[in-house]
Amino acid sequence: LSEALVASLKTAPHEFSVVYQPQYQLATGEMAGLEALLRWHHPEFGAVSPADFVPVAEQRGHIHELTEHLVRCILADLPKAAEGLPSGLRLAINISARQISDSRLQQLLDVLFARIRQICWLPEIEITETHLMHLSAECLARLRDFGDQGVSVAVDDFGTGYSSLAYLHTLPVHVLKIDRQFIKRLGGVGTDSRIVSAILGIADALELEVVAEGIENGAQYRMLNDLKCHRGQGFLMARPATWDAIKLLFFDTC
Ligand code: G
Ligand code: G
Ligand code: MN
Ligand code: NA
Repeated sequence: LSEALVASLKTAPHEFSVVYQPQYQLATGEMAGLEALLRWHHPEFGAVSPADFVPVAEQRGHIHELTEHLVRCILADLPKAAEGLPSGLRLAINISARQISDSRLQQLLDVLFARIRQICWLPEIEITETHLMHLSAECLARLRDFGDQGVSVAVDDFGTGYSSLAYLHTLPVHVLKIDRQFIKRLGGVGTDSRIVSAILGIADALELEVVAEGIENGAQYRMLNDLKCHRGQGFLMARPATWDAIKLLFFDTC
């Protein structure tokens, strides 16, 4: 996989593309934003999950190239996207913690965020909880700069890492994304909402917004809405898709 990834990045960048998964305001059902997700389609291996190739790119020192490609794809998509969708949407991208201190990343994101603001959307970055807990003081300062520039910082896969409340309180973050595994426990046989309730309690105390990921059925949606979770994302509402598909979806619901 490692060799194929390096080769494709060098000679076949068109194999990499971006899809977007809408997020919704649970209380109103309105679209609140979108998460950009990388896809890699290899001619031989077929679709390779970013869960598999992103760590390889990190290890092989190619994560910057991948993010560069992601940003290039998003920039190409933005004019089209803005045409059919409302203003005020958040556009979230996943950032690998290893990149945060890279000045080349800073330049890329400056360009991307400026363009996102031009269409009156709001930039958001997602960093996994596990990585967030190990950031250097320098990286944390970078995150704080993002916040000062109006970029919201989301803690991805929240609940799977080891943040202490005391530490979380000092971090320059604005959003908690509850990991899918906790959403899975809602609404079926042996439903258990205690962890989700606890996370919502923490978020409330720290004045953070909450996004539930991996909502797959109506029971989960209703429970999360009853628990006053703000935003949600999942196959129930929409799978990750291209802009054209997302626009159709938007016009279907309004
Ligand atoms: O989209 P999917 O569920 O297959 O994504 C699997 C994992 O890959 C998720 O944890 C997601 O955050 C991560 N991922 C997807 N796109 C990107 C990206 O552009 N950059 C980084 N660093 N991670 C990504
Ligand atoms: O870790 P991260 O939040 O970045 O992961 C996003 C990934 O989760 C995307 O690759 C997307 O394909 C996947 N995903 C989104 N919604 C659902 C869902 O409802 N169920 C499952 N199983 N996966 C989902
Ligand atoms: Mn994410
Ligand atoms: Na996640």
